[in-house]
Amino acid sequence: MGSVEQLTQEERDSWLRALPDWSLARDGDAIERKFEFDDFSKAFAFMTRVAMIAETRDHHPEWFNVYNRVEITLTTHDAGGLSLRDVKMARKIDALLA
Ligand code: HBI
Repeated sequence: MGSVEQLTQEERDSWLRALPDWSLARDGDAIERKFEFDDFSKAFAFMTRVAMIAETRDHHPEWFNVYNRVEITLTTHDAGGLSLRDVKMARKIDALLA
């Protein structure tokens, strides 16, 4: 993939306003969101759909799952911080819940 630019502070703040369910993490180098589902099966089905998006976009989450809880952190390793790829991925993940 081509070089990936980190978001500026201004871009980061602006995009975060568009992603109200996500929070800044790792001193601004990542965004995170926590999810809770009815049961493990629904949580894992969600993770499977996120995994397909990650593969399609070649952009992979850092995540944690225990039973019905999923925690997702997005950061761009290639940029050493937050990039537009993370924002777009977060919007795609949010769309799964709509
Ligand atoms: N996923 N979150 C994240 N960050 C990356 O920089 C990244 C990735 N998935 C694949 C990927 N980069 C490829 O472009 C290679 O750099 C591994």
